[in-house]
Amino acid sequence: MGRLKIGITCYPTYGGSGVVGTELGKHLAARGHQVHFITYDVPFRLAGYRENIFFHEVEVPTYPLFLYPPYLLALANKLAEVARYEGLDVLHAHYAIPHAASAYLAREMLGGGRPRVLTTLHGTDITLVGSQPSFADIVAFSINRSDGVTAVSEALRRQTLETFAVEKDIHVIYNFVDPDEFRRRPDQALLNRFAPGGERVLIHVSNFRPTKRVDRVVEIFARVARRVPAVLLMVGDGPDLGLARRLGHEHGLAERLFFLGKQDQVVPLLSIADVLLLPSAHESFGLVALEAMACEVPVVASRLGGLPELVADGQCGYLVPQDDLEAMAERAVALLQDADLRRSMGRAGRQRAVEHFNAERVVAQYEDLYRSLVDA
Ligand code: GMT
Repeated sequence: MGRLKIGITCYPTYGGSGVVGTELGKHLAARGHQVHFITYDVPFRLAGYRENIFFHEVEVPTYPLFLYPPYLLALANKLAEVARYEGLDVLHAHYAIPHAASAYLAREMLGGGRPRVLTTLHGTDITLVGSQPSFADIVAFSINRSDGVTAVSEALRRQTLETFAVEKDIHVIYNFVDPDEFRRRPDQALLNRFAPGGERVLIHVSNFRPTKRVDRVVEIFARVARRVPAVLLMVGDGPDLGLARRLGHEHGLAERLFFLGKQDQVVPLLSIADVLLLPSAHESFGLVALEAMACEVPVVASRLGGLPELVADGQCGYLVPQDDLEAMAERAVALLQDADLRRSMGRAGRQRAVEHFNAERVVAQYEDLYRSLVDA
């Protein structure tokens, strides 16, 4: 079969699921498929004109009756419209809530079981959010009515089966990275800007939601900073940003903490980093850890969720029980004090990223799955 027409719906703002959906679309388009993004805003990593990529904006009318604008319906309507007029083969919903339900509705509106609906589960759509009683039944329903389902790690696949009565096979397709884009490109001027005295550089990148435990990031850094001259780059924004700032002040670390806000380009920052801290309370995969590994940054992270499938413990970083802040600090210090260890773990991380989580390899898995759904 030749080129496919694929509709992708995802969250267009910051967040791993939106990044995966967008990067997947870009790679598919580069392979000659026609890709239609259908969402409420242009995905943030989709800048500029690209051959084979189209964007369809979902508008949700306001009305005084609508305390909650019905996005699910407006999205379903738009998905059906685009699928009908563009002749889509597949609707790929990234993050079950509400995208999988909207895609299901769109397919039913059109009749005939086309386009095929593929749902990719990303994590909190199953764990923190999807398992809540307000959503659980519709999440299970949407999964069971999808034509295909993927999860971003074996851990998430297992958790989905434990949480919901799922009748579908769930394929594990990991997050991926483009190793040409994500590679270490050290910039001495940038390093001097943050670490003028030759301090070691730690980095944390997230959406600063409670599950990212930015309080732990600062607590770990406080322990590290007592032993090693170091600075911490905090990249991203979200509800717990203020908490992190306050803790930094309380520890007398304001001068050594840099809050950089949301950044489209993280490669320059990862390229001057010595260690990535990711002490999350949930992490179905941990895309940022993969991006760090591709940039030769050793990872110190919680041993939970999908992280053990990504970070080979003791080879490309360290996995530590999530509440053991002292152990995380010790691991970070060990790396910061030993340039050879850092270099060898960094290289091992890059090698692992290239071998197992390379965009070429993973996008081909999605492509094969699309083809099997279309042919069924
Ligand atoms: O981390 C977040 O809260 C954002 C969330 C999302 O859906 O945007 O990320 C989830 O999906 C990413 C891409 O598949 C995964 O790499 C993250 O591990 C996952 N986050 C959690 O499970 C908390």
